[in-house]
Amino acid sequence: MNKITKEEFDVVSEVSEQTSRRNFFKKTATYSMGALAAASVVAPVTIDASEHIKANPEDDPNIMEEKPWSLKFGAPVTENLYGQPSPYEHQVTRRTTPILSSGNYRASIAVTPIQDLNGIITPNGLFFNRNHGGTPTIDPNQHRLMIHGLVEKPIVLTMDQLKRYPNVSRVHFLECPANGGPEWRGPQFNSIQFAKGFMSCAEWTGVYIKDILKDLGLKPEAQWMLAEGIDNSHMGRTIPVDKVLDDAMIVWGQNGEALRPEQGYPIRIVVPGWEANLCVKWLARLEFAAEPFFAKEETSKYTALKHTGKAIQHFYANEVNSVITSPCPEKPWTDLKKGDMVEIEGLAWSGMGTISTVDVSFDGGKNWVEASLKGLVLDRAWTRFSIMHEYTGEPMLLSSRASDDAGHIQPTVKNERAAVGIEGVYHRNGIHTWEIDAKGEVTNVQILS
Ligand SMILES: Nc1nc2c(c(=O)[nH]1)N[C@H]1C(S)=C(S)[C@@H](COP(=O)(O)O)O[C@H]1N2
Ligand SMILES: [Mo]
Repeated sequence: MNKITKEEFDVVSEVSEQTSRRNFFKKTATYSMGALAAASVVAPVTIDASEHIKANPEDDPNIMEEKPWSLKFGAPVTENLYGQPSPYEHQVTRRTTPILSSGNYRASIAVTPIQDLNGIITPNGLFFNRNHGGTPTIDPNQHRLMIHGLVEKPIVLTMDQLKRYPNVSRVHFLECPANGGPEWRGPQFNSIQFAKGFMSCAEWTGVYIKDILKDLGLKPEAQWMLAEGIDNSHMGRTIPVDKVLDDAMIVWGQNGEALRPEQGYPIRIVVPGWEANLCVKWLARLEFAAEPFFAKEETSKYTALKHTGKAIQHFYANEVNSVITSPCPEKPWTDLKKGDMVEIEGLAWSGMGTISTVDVSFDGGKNWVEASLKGLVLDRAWTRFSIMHEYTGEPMLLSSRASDDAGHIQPTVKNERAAVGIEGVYHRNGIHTWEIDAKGEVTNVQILS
């Protein structure tokens, strides 16, 4: 697999002075760990504030001086009627690279800056984006949803008619099954954004498909549902009817506003916890049938070739997974001094349930300490974890390992390879590790035992 070059990265990304100083694509490494070593230390959770306290406010002119922004009027409200982030946050963007894209960026991936997010919600402008034929601009007044096949009463709905169904709002992550996929043979990107950013988490508003089906009369032979988009790729996937009748939704709302064009405006499906590829955007058609449709995206793609030469097909749920978001290559510990208290944070998620625990290892997986789960802990949603740590200045191998309430736990990379093979890019959830050197620089590594 190609490694991205620094030049390619710079061409396609507006990287800030701050981020471009670091080389995201420097050497990465794989490790083989030996026998068990000494236990790691559970850090205390308080911070000594005394070193931040200044004896005299005049020591810091920033608290004493009037600034230009307090001496003149600010911008009128009319200048920014649809709000934008502060210009000082301009480096927080999705990013892309030629190796994740067609030549013209239409069959393309733009990854979420998970290192810069707070909490569990991805702002709409930063939501991960994967398109197979570009982003269409659809006039909702001309858009229709047809539901047909093995139903008693097929229908065609306008968007206004669809929105008359009772709506629900649910927080769920969407993860491309290829998230982390470029790492299948070893670390490829020295960047959390590129290594793990094929995912985002939003509050979705729409209608359960089962609620619409109550009126339509699903025939008993109906075992599969094709969902098809009206974008240039006409992407189609088939979903087992049991899942459709459980919790699949047609959504038009994303974090309180209409879906963004990139996310499928005016409507897409959300199949909670299952691979985002099933969450067909620009949705135009649902067709019920007795057999799967074997669409392109479930035959040539989104299958996993095993050592035996056979491929796994129709595997849908995203496995339990986690990654430490701070520190990471984009957020190193280079400013820390020995003895500083620092919060290690990360995201955990599972397409099979709710996150129940996350453990952190400081020695590459020999010993584990339980982290705390922060804020909302929701079913098939991103879950934030954290652990306070007293920085020692010693090099370390920092890993996280999540488990969910359905009884799954993240495997080692070795066990992951045994489960899904080594040839495929899909459904990789092996324990992820950052190497931190004595300077506090962070490198993407893999531990193979
Ligand atoms: N119609 C249509 N639906 C689609 C796609 C597409 O190209 N066309 N891409 C799929 C893939 S591979 C993924 S991972 C998700 C990405 O959703 P997002 O762009 O909202 O993150 O949408 C899926 N739905
Ligand atoms: Mo995808």
